Amino acid sequence: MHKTTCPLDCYDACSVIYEEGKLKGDSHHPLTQGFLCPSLNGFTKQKRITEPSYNGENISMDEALELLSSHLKKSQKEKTLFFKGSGNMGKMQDVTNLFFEKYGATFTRGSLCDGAGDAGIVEGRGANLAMSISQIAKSEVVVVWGRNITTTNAHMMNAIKDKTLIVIDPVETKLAKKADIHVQLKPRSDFFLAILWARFAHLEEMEDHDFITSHTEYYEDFVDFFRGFGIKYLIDEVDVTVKTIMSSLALMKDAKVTFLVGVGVQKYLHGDGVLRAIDSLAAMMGQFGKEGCGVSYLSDSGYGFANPFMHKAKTVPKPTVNFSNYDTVFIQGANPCEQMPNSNLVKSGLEKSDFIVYFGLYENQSSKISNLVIPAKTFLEKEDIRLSYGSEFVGNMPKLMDSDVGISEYVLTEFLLESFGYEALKSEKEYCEEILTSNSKEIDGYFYSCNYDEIPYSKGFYTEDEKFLFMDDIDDEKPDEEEGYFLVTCKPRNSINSQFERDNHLYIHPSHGFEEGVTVNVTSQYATVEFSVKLSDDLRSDCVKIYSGAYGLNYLTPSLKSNEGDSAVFQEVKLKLEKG
Ligand SMILES: Nc1nc2c(c(=O)[nH]1)N[C@H]1C(S)=C(S)[C@@H](COP(=O)(O)OP(=O)(O)OC[C@H]3O[C@@H](n4cnc5c(=O)[nH]c(N)nc54)[C@H](O)[C@@H]3O)O[C@H]1N2
Ligand SMILES: Nc1nc2c(c(=O)[nH]1)N[C@H]1C(S)=C(S)[C@@H](COP(=O)(O)OP(=O)(O)OC[C@H]3O[C@@H](n4cnc5c(=O)[nH]c(N)nc54)[C@H](O)[C@@H]3O)O[C@H]1N2
Ligand code: SF4
Ligand SMILES: [Mo]
Repeated sequence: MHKTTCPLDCYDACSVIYEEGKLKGDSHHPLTQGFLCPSLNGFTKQKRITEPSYNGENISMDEALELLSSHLKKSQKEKTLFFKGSGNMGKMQDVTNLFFEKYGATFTRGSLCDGAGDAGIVEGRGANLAMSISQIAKSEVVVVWGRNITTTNAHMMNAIKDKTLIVIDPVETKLAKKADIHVQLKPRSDFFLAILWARFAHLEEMEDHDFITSHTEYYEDFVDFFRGFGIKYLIDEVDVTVKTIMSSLALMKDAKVTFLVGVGVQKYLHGDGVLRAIDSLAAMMGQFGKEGCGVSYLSDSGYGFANPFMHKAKTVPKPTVNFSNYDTVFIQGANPCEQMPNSNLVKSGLEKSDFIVYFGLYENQSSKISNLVIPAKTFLEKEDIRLSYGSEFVGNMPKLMDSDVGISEYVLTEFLLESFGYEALKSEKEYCEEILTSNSKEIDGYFYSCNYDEIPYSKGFYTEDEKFLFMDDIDDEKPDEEEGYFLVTCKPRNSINSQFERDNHLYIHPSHGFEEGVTVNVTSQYATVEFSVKLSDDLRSDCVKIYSGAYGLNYLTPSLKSNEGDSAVFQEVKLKLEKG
């Protein structure tokens, strides 16, 4: 029996037992509690790329590495892009930074994921820390805000099972069906909802004045700011009743409240402002730095940890990279042709490059358009360690098996450094040890991040004067209101983005007269794509839902970045539907 950690991009970072070729959930781990999800359960059966190839012809790994190095030697470093995704969350995945930084390649900054929300949190709190599972378990009321816990964060269910539950989601999710209150708001209206709650909390005198005085700044400005929004206007924007607003506030009054916020609220240009508003609402009620309360988003998991792979390379914003500016593109652990917004632009940009390298596990649209395909090793075949953006756990990922297939990020980097005569690497174990010992401790055989030794923010915030900074403005120049359906694009149950079993349907409310199984042409200002319809009563009638990873989906989404955080804004688009 061997212990490791799930490498996939997920809140839970499960502890995994590997036994006789099978993966099982670790039943002793406080969060994993013995079960895994469909994605990891099917991991070892997933068909992977087994041979390197060059322009469609299989070649040996030695030939692939020689081709890569000789190409990089004759290309211009200014015209080389290093593009890394989040296919594997291990810290050792970043070792390639060391080569590409020395070489002089351009890197990307920001994210396709949580960057806008993160920027908003950092503006107010100075650093983005989550809540530990043990603190969440001590709360009385849990507000699940744009996070689909039962699908994307299933191991959290145990910690919140007996709580009073408020769910804020345009979709009546499985959790919303069980909630005490479900606010089925209009998409893109979370900022207004936070402001609406702040207005009523103020009227109801729900402020924690001691906390506001000792731990925050600019509360008066926040009051002026939210009072600038009329109640009627806010109610209309959110599409909620005053009764719902008042009854949810009544549940929060004098209670320990945890806000579990997901990426659903911030796939918009003003995503930073949404998180800043949610934080400001929580801060006015004193819900930070105390037992059982806080706002927990996808945290900066590396906070306080050593980062031997930090780089100072030139960067360009990730969601809007113009691939046509580069002759050479090295894609690692990513599928930009499908997961970046505006696939037409991504593909036409990449078609102009002379040499695209895909370094990954699975075939997809990105591997298909690449010149050189290099198979990676899986997490079972290499040394790594991972941190968690959803909890306090740190997980070792020791090498558990040998394989003839693929190459690890470490060995590939070692080869490139040597072939360019650059300084050699330390050993994998040394890097993993350096990261692990820099900020974690072991209790009963499991590692915990020291960031959660004390309740985050209990000793002050991470801003200059250690105070929370309330918001007093928002940058939300909404694009002109377009006709059409809102796009809700969230995470599917059986895949992790484009890895594993993808769900390619378009979900729509039955009231629009489409029949289950028919083909519809879906049009945005960027493209038209066909989808097969599934009907769902769980949706508002003004939205359609298409899961992340669905074939063709990102032809429809905009090549824009959030106002702050250089994040993708997949939902800043309206869609029109026509029977196919
Ligand atoms: N099974 C599975 N698990 C995953 C992943 C996966 O692909 N599959 N992906 C992983 C990754 S990369 C990430 S980033 C996390 C993300 O996981 P989550 O944070 O849960 O994010 P999403 O599933 O994108 O969206 C969450 C919810 O936001 C709702 N939503 C959409 N628009 C709005 C809105 O305007 N306002 C509000 N309030 N809600 C809205 C959606 O209906 C959805 O229920 O999950 C990780 N876990
Ligand atoms: N429309 C829409 N688009 C979205 C989203 C959405 O909700 N809707 N979600 C966005 C979000 S939150 C995210 S995080 C991104 C994710 O986008 P990507 O980071 O591009 O993620 P994946 O689609 O999971 O592709 C990851 C690739 O990593 C490779 N891989 C896996 N393990 C390893 C490894 O150990 N080594 C190497 N070298 N490669 C490996 C696999 O081959 C896989 O194809 O997608 C974004 N795109
Ligand atoms: S993807 Fe998430 S839920 Fe599934 S095994 Fe990995 S960490 Fe656990
Ligand atoms: Mo993500």
